[in-house]
Amino acid sequence: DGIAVDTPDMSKLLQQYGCGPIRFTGTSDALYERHLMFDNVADLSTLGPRERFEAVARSVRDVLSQRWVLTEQTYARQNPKRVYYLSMEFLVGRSLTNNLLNLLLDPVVKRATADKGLDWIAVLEQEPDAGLGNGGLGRLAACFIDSMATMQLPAMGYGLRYEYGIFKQTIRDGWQVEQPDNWLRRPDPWEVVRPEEKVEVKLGCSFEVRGGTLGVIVGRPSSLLGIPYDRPVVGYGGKTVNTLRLWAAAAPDTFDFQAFSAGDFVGALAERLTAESLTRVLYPDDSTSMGQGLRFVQEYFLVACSLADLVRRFRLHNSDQGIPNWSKLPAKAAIQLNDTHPSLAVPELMRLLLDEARLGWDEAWNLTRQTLAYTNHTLLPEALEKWPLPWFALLLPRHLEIILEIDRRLTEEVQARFPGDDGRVERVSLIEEGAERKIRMANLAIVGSHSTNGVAAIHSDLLRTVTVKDLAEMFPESFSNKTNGVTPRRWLLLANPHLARSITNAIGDGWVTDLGELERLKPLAEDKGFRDAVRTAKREAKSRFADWLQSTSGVTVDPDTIFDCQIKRIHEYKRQLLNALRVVVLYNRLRENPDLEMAPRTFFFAGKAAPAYHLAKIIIKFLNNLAGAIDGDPAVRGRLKVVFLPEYSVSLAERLIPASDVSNQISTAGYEASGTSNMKFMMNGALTIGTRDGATIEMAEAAGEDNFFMFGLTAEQVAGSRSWYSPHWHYDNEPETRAALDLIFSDHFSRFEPGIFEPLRQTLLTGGDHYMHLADLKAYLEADNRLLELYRDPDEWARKVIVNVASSGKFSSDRTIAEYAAEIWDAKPCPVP
Ligand code: B1N
Repeated sequence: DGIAVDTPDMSKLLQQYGCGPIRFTGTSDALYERHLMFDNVADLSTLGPRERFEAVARSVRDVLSQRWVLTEQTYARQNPKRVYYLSMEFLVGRSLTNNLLNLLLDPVVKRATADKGLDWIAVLEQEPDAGLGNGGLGRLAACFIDSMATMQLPAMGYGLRYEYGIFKQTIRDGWQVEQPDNWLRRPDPWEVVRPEEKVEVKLGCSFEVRGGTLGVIVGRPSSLLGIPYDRPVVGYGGKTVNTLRLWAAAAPDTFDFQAFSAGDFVGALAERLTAESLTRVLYPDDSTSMGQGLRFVQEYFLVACSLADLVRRFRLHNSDQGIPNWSKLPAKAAIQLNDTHPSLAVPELMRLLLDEARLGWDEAWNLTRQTLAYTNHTLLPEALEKWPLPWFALLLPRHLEIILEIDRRLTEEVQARFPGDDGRVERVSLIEEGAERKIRMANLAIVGSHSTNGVAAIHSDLLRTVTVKDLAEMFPESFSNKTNGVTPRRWLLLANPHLARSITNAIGDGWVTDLGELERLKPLAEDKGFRDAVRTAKREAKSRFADWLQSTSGVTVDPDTIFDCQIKRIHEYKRQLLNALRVVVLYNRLRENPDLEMAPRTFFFAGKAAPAYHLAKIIIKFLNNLAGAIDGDPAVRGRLKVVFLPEYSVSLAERLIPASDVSNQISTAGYEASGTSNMKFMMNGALTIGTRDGATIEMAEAAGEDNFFMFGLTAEQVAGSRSWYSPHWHYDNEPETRAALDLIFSDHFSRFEPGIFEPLRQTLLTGGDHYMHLADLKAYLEADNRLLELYRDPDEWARKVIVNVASSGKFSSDRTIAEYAAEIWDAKPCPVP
């Protein structure tokens, strides 16, 4: 149902996908049956949904394979400037339906599976999410590669092939419990391993992993292999198929047997496990840096493998009689660093150009800076990476030498331009002095690249004028803003088929690759038929979600209540506690005044806490206890319900966002760099209640503030009131605030676990409320009242929903990528014939 785009004719598609030596006739290829039989070598009647999923996915991969090969052949022949997106995270989610959709084969396969009597939903459910990321940063990388392929840019993603992605979250007695995500237990049908393209990575010493920490063996240089695993990235329309190349670590075959294992054959083989453990697991921290040695080596491994690979490709296509023309590097490669995690690319590229290409310092430095560009994703001090200098000395001594020389020249330049300003020298330095000297990776990335960008207007401004002010004054032309976006293919066309269908019926399907087209929906806010269609689509998505929730977890929610959502990583700055306080206030109002008129609401929370972030885990426990207490209270039954959905993931977001009426974006102003789920909600017809932070500010500008529910302190007000702000004032002077906190502190939500929420008193009251929850609670409740007021008028609500959807065009990652391509990369499309 709800296919929202017209399918080009089948013979054209057969030609498009049969563009290599193997023709597709469309009649007797029997891809699926062959995979089912020959990949399993088993009695077909014994095969279950997992085998069927693999056979379908392998068939889809067969179909796209020749386009994939032709894409690379085209790039090799045309030798365009290539874009390399380096990221420690790619939060891809599932690929089957997304690939089918982008290949325009969705309707074909649905019909075929129906003919074969396949339970399509059961097959789809077999695919695990590729959870190779924590949250927004990793999902952004996934949206970007989708957009780059759709826009036919010659681009490649480079990342790590973690055996274990973001942990699985279960809830036991209200507490988060982490389980390993063994997503590769079954063979992954998408990846293609390319052992012949392995690269070698050298380290200044040997290392071993003991109990999760890194032990180093000084004076014994070692090496590792990086094995590439390629995944197809299908552009919309199926013309361009780019590559996401993920590196797995392995021990070299020559692995130190002579030097180390005198007689201990078995012990030496066991040592290989250490090498392979490097890419075992994703670090589950979002917006923090735990400073673990293993993470440091992971980051270097990504950088070393990816640069070796792209430099090899550069040499292949840009050499004259075997001599590479290094001066062409910036004209043939743009390397984007997704946060500082891959910022060792600065000294690594310098090392390659100095030691292997044998260039002089100045030339190497200019080429490095012109090739690299850096994106900053957070201003939180705890997220800014600083690696101990002694680690460099042990593992990467040559890189340390290079960093010290960059720093020496930088200091010279600062002294020449700002004589006598020692404070400035100290602040811009790549080295932080102290008991343990550290390398400031953000400074390294800024100095070593020609471009530094933030991810929303307010964030880029704060980055430039506050966080790295001195560096921005030194390199003003480097700094810019690139407001984030999300791919409308996955987040609207795929996730919300009913709304997508209504939109296409109204304005055609051009919006799928040109989201600005949605603007044409604006006049339809006054069209009753369209308002009804949008309302019906929302109701449809809500009951779909309610049915799914019921059948998978037994939890009942009423699709005729308002679905009010906050789904994101659990973090104090995102203020899930502010949302919880709002719920407690509403709960108190209803308990005090049972006749109060208030539209029935279901509050959804979902999100993971970093395993070592204790307060975030207490917040999860509180949300679960809040849900339980409200469920058990007959006074509010049917009027308020709180649901904490475990295991927030890309797949869960795809289900819940289309079903949402209200999107909560309530971070302390100045703390959320951009946010990206805010954009997904907007596109899917939810109204936003939020603070003036991140990209939410630009969303409200696009839709008009009267179509938004904005509240609370601005970033300037937050900064300006820090010195005198006291949460006690709000507790003493706002009766509802006080009653809500007293109810929590009275153990109303922890009757059988007295005192467990004492840490909430500490963070919200006695500890000074760093994130200013109490300062914004009253304004939040007022905005919430306005929202409920609007909800009483379904027509007005639908009008605002339509204006929001119509104004969301700017927040397509296609627009973001067009800006990166034009203003940072100077990259042009390279269409595949
Ligand atoms: O990056 C997203 C933004 O939309 C979010 O506002 C921002 O919070 C997020 C260390 C991070 N910033 N920093 C991280 C992730 C993992 C890690 O180990 C930091 N994530 C963000 C996309 O721009």
